[in-house]
Amino acid sequence: MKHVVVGTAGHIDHGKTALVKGLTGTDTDRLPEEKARGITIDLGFAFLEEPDGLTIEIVDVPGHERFVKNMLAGVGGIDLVMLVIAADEGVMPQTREHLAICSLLRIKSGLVALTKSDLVEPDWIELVKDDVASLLEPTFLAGSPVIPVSVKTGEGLQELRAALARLARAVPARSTDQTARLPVDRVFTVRGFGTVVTGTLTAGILSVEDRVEVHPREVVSKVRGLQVHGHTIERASAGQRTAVNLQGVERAAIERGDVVAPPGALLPALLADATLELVEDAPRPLKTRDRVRFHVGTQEVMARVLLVDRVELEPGLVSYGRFRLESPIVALPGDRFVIRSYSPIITIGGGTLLDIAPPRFKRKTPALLAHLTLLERGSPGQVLEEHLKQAGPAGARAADLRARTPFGPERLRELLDELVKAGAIVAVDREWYLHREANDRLRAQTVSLLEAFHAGNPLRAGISREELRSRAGNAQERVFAQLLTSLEAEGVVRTEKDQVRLGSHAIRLSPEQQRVVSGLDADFLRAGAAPPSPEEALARLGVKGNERHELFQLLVAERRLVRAKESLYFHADALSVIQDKLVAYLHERKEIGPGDMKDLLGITRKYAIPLMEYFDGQRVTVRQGERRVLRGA
Ligand SMILES: Nc1nc2c(ncn2[C@@H]2O[C@H](COP(=O)(O)OP(=O)(O)OP(=O)(O)O)[C@@H](O)[C@H]2O)c(=O)[nH]1
Ligand SMILES: [Mg+2]
Repeated sequence: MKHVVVGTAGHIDHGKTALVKGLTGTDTDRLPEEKARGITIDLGFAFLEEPDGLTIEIVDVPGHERFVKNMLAGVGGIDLVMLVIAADEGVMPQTREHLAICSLLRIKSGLVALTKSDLVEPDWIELVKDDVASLLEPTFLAGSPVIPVSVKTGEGLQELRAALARLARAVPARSTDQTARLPVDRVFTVRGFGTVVTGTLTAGILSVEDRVEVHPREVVSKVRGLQVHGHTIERASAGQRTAVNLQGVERAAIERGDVVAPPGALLPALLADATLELVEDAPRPLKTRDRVRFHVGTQEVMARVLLVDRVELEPGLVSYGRFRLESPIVALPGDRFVIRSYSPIITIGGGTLLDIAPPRFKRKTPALLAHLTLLERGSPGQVLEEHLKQAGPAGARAADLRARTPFGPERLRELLDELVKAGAIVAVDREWYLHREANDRLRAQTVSLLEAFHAGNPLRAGISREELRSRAGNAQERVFAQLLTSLEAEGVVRTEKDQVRLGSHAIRLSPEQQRVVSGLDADFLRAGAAPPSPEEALARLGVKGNERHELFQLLVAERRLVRAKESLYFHADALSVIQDKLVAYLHERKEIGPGDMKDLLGITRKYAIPLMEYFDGQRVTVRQGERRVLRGA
């Protein structure tokens, strides 16, 4: 089963809608105003089914110059164009404009229907054919079939249908392994069902019960039902004109231009980089800061153009542009867009989106030009690598890369795996990637920060992990964690609790320093439950200083000395002896007061109270008034 979408195009009143009706039997002019005025205002839809399973979906567009905006929403998702030219009138302004739009959107092929053939003589037809041939000559339709038809006499209808089917069979199938995307072209409510949106499913597959998001509105919903040509189906695939019944979403919450896709699959963009071409008959050059109407998918937003490598873009030329969008667009790189001038409203150009989350760059620099050229011409792997290079030390989430590239989730995984294998990028984990250069830079910076720290603090075992991370340019948390893990696996660093040091770092004491450290250690051990103050202990060893002295702190860092409160420290071994005595006492007597504590350890209140509080803090005891009992007893 193949679905190919054909769009009509052409000047007002040239017979597009009549021809669609002649081919399919469907009158696509539904609105009362359309009936009254005899013109098409908004998009209409019909289809043809060929016996071999081919379905030709037809989008009928308005020809009136005031409704080109609607025409653009209709042709955004088409595969083929059926350019309609009335034989009696020939080529007219919207014939040219619609053809230019189809060229800008890179529609690949199509044909021309020379309508109202019953109104002219055969040799007139030949003259018009010559005209049309020279119109098509420089375009993608050069050499395409030009078929005279009349809905009055039926002439040419069979031939036209056969030619459409032939072209449709040659259209390559759309990829279903990419992210499902449905740019909304209509929204309405159906009694008993609620909100329904329609559009051409540009890529991927949509199934009943799928969770979806209406981008960029951040409305999350579920597919309650799907229809194609009025038939209820379970699964819609790329290329199908699809009606989606959304669960629990207000009609007013959605507009034409929104995109239905999996939750989080797309990113709204207010800035976009793109290739940019100005059509040859644009009335004047395009300048930086010009305000334009930007059309992508079924969306239209206002935007300002920033030219990248020049002050003005002349008609007929191609360059790069950055667009500042006045409201967010939802699109993927690779999507084509069209721009129309603000006033008068005419089609002036278009291009291909290259990036919907562009990095900061100085404009008009060779580096920016090189970057954009790579995004335009590079292989998928090179494009991904470039995004990660620009992401710098923060790296990028796989989910964000997915919304910034057109590869689809599976192909993206493959490409990332290939780049990891080639050593171009580093996988922080399955969800986060970092460019190799950024990784190496962060690694070198971290190691040299550690070297500098050890040189400045030879008696400190290591630096706190948080401090190191903040000194390393406030490295991204996941990236930094992964870096430390790999540095540790290589034996370059050691981490203990929240301390990080170089594997090669060891505290080396001079004989004099060693004498003080051993002296302090012995003094506190000997003093047991009644230790000296840090000043006293240091003074006894002939050293002036307090607890902040680096040798004293060395014993604290090694947890040989433990602070009970303020500047009262106990030796760790002494504390464990005291704890044993206390626990034994409590097993026997169930509770202990400050007086008992003094007697038990032969100490004064000055030590007894802090010790009791210390064991409360260690969750050995629980306080009950002035007395303590064993925790859990
Ligand atoms: N004699 C004759 N008249 C035709 C033929 N096709 C269309 N017409 C007439 O041309 C007029 C315009 O036809 P439409 O089909 O509405 O034209 P359109 O291109 O859809 O117009 P817009 O959608 O407004 O751009 C109508 O009055 C049709 O009856 C034809 O083959 N022969
Ligand atoms: Mg019409």
